[in-house]
Amino acid sequence: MKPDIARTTLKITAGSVTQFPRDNEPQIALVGRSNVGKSSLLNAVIGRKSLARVSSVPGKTVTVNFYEVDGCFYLVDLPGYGFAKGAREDKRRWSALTDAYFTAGGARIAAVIQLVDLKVGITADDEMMLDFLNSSGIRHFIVATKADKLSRTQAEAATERICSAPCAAGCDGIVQFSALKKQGVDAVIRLLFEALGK
Ligand SMILES: Nc1nc2c(ncn2[C@@H]2O[C@H](COP(=O)(O)OP(=O)(O)OP(=O)(O)O)[C@@H](O)[C@H]2O)c(=O)[nH]1
Ligand SMILES: [Mg+2]
Repeated sequence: MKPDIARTTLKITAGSVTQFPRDNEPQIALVGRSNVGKSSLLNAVIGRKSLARVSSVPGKTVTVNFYEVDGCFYLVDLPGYGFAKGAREDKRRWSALTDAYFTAGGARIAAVIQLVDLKVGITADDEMMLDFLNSSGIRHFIVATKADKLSRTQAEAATERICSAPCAAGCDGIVQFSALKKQGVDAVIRLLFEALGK
C-alpha cells in the first residue's frame, strides 16, 4: 500500500548531527537556495497549509527538519544556501550541517529533490550542489519552483535552459512547480514514490 502522504508529522528538528534519526527509514531530502520555496513545496505536497514554516526572512533556518510520512519515510528539509553577502557565519553553519547530513545519511538517502527557481535558473550554488549529487551518484531530480511567475511560453524556455545545463545531465527528471497554484504536486509525489519503490 502506498504511504498516506497526508499523514506527515515533524519528527525531529536537528541543529546538530547527533540529533539526526538513527532508524533505517529511507529519506528524501530537499535542497535549494534560501527562499527557493522548499518549505512551501513541502506543505503543498503533504497538503497542509503550514506544517513547514514558510520564511519571511530567508536563511533563518539552520536546522535539518525531518518530516516523517506515514511511519514510512522521511522528507528532509535542509537549510537553504546562498544567503545575502556578509552572512558568512550562517554559510559556514549551513555547509557544516549539510555536509554532515550527506556524510551521515549514506545509504538511507533514497533521493534528493533539487529545487531551482524557474525564473532565476541554475545559480552557481545550485551548480555546486548538482555537481556534488552527480559525483556522489545520489539519485536526484529537479523541481523548478514559482512557475506561476512566468507565462507558459517563458516557463517552457526556462525549463529548457535548466535541462540543457551540463550539471543537470545526471538528474532523473524535471517538474515545473508552483506551490501557489498547486501545479506539479502530483508529479512530485509520483517521483517520490518511484524513488522509494512504492
Ligand atoms: N509566487 C510564488 N511564491 C512562492 C512559491 N513558493 C514559495 N513562494 C514564496 O517564496 C518565499 C520563500 O518560500 P519558502 O517556502 O519559505 O522558501 P524556503 O526555500 O523554505 O526558504 P528557507 O527556509 O529560508 O531556505 C515565501 O515568501 C513564499 O511565499 C510559489 O510557488 N509561487
Ligand atoms: Mg524553509
